[in-house]
Amino acid sequence: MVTSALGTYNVRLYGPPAMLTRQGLPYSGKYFLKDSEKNFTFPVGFLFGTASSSYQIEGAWNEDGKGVNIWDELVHKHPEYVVDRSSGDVACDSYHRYRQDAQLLKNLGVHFYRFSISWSRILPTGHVNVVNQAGIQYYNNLINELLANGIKPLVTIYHWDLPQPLQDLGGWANPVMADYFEDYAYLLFSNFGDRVKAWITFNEPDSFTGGYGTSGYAPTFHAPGIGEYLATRTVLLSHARVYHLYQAYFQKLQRGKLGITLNIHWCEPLTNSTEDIKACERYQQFKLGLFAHPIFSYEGDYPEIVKLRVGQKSKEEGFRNSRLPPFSLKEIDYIKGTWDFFGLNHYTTVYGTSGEEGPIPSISRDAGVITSQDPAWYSTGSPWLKVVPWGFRKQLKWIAQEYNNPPVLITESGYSDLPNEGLNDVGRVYYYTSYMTEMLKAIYEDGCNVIGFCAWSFLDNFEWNSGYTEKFGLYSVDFSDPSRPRVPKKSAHVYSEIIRSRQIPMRYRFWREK
Ligand code: GBE
Repeated sequence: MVTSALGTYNVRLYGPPAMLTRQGLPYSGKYFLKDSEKNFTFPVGFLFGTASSSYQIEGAWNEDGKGVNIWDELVHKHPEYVVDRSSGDVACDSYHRYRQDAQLLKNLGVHFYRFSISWSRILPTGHVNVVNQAGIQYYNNLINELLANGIKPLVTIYHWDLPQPLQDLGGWANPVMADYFEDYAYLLFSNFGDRVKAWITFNEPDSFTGGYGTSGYAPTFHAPGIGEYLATRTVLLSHARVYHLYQAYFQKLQRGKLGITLNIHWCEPLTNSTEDIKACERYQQFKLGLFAHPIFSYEGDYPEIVKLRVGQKSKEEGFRNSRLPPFSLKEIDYIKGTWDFFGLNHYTTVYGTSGEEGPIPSISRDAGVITSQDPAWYSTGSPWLKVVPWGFRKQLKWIAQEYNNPPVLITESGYSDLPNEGLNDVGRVYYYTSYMTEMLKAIYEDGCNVIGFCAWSFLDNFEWNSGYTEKFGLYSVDFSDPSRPRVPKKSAHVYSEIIRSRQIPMRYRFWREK
């Protein structure tokens, strides 16, 4: 039995007694393990999982009373937004195949499964006036099936699929959304909180608030430099509302943990000039700090550099006020400290240099950093994703230093198959073993408080604008077969071996880095 920031888990104990791994005092390994083993063994209580999200795997987009969400709307009205003109209408069909999914997760040996709840499946209008019992039933079944197989649910409340009727009111750009998000969360805690002990309010606000600026994500609302900041503000207040709601009404009885998942690439200065070093610091503050500073820092509020730059640029551009609307002192206080753990999605690294590109106005110009990647870095099936293990360690260290070493749960990290990699996905095996090796260095050598690792993704699935052309799964799925057969890739076997042995296997310790 092991208790960590995610709750209490039954995991096999290897290595030193739990008292040596008290939070904030990571086990150095030196007293119990041979030197050669030290950096390749996971600390006691370290948790493993794998992740998915509702729109990307469930399918059943219009079954049993589900309402329409912004991704249904986007793919149906604008098929050209998705490279293969596909949709999540059927996806992995997990709505009908959750029993098999739970069995596969059990085979994998994961301690927890991270999935998200489809708001429209539970509340077809987006509001609590209509509760779809079939939706509640589906998630009850899934949760019960997981628990029966010894797997803890880690639930993301919002992974990008906003009910369309709420988008019609302006979506996250409209502050009223905080009320509706609180109503929705209240329903989830009341229905599932007796069994779900770990919650994530939002997945990657930096990504989905991009849908209010220049990114191709739903709702593809084009207000660069303005829309993202309006959405950001509402998302932060909504997160805080739900944290306080849980503390006030549910914590005493349900005793769960609640956090948020933020995403960030490591940004390595292109040269060692002061300008490039500062540019990379701005990259961190505009992409991670924008969300993390208000919640995790001692002072709260947006980072100083962000407030300063957006304020200055807005003025130069002829706006009367900053495009980043300020928080009141009361709001700063209300948002500050609303976390039990820090969820981190980390995939890759970029080089950063000082400079401005993109539309006027835009977040990109506000940040003033131009990014690139090294052609020598190992490629994947996604243009943005290069395999750079050392960047992961640097990113973890940055977070530990910036936010006073909070418990960090890696809620996503992963690799997309190269063309024709098939079931023998050695690229993914290299990705996971090398990233985890760097993570262990962050834990043992830098003292970072990393509590668990979650592989993205459980299954090949609908990869947003890339449709089914980018495959992140440990299991492959045949999307041309109506029964959507799932087959483990080599990486699934290796991941399973890692979980069971709690070590990086000997044969994967000596990869040569580029
Ligand atoms: C996460 O996002 C998501 O949480 C998950 O749903 C997704 O499936 C997974 O990662 C894999 O992508 O023109 O190629 O440069 C890049 C990861 C867009 C962060 C992709 C936006 C990575 C942020 C567009 N990026 N994403 S381009």
